[in-house]
Amino acid sequence: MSSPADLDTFTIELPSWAFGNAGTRFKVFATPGVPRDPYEKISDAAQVHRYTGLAPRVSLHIPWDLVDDYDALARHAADEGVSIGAINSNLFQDDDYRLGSLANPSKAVRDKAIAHHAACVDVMRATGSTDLKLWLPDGTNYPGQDSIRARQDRLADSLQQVYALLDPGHRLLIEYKLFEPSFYTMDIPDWGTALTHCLALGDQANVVLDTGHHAPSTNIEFIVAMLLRAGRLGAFDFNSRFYADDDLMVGAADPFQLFRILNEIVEQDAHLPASGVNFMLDQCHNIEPKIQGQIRSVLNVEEALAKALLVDRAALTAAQQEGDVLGAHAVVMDAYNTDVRRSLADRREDKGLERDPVAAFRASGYLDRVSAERVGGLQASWGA
Ligand code: LRH
Ligand code: MN
Ligand code: MN
Repeated sequence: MSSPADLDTFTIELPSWAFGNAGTRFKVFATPGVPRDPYEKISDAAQVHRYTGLAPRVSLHIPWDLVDDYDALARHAADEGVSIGAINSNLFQDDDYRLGSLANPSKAVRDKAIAHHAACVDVMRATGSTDLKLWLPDGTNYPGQDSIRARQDRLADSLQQVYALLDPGHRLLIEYKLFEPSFYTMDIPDWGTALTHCLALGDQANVVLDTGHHAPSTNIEFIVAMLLRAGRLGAFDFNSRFYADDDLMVGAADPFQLFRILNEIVEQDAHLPASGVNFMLDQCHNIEPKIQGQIRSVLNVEEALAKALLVDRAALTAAQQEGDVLGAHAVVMDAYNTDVRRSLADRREDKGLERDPVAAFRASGYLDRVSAERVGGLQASWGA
């Protein structure tokens, strides 16, 4: 039975790339104090954990987060009170990948993409990470450009080779996306395709659900329920979107959708660590301050989970059994409409944290200090 105390074991993983300068393809705005290297990204992420108590891991993206010594990076993370989370491979920024990576018609290019995953697995071994996260940007732009079927066959073969690289405690997390950068077909466009590949690979392969990667009006909580039922929901990439893959702060566009997703999570006890679901953020902060943006996002997820934990499951089941449509709906809405902000602040205080993490971070002077120290900070991800 779920309870509000379950918040004590819930954690959220932060993306290293949220701390660098990001933008659209029109402009990347530079922000004072942004990190100059992966060490500083981890230090910034640790600030989010320090004020929320909820974000003890940082995902890395390779080669954005390339360093000489990953043992040293992991030690730095530990010194800052966090650890290294998922290792994301990058298959979308190399000239050789014009026609795709793991599904490329050329065996030499596919081999190169597979070798990149071997390097990522080495990073996992050095950092203690257990999740290899693979988002496949492959696809085609025009009907006839390549065979849809042949691309799937090549992909299945490549994925098998990537899977074979894993150690026993490792997982391969496969992320799907409806469109972009390819506009006619993506080779892993949806959860059905991702799940089909995972099932063929084995128990260590799971699906990643990025909330921004669906067609408008897709019922995401339904997908969550189905993947949990299949035992294959490996992780979330949380963010919000108004139009496409906007990578805005989670809970900003549609807090009710976030609640509905977490309601399905709680219904199947997937918020508990034993479920293995890794709740990650995948966001870019283009115009807002980055560390505060991450703090806000973590709090938004916490708030939605707190509300989902308030759903009276016994009353809900009873109403469902009786066919009491409006009664069942009211149980869910009562939880959603409860203002949990004060009780979450009380909870924070009980745990020795500041009641208002955003205000506390702002007052800490951290940003002024790093802005003075760090000159020429890194441009992250999309502006690169
Ligand atoms: C692709 C994506 C994927 C990448 C990240 C930077 O759109 O969601 O997760 O690794 O963005
Ligand atoms: Mn993503
Ligand atoms: Mn995305």
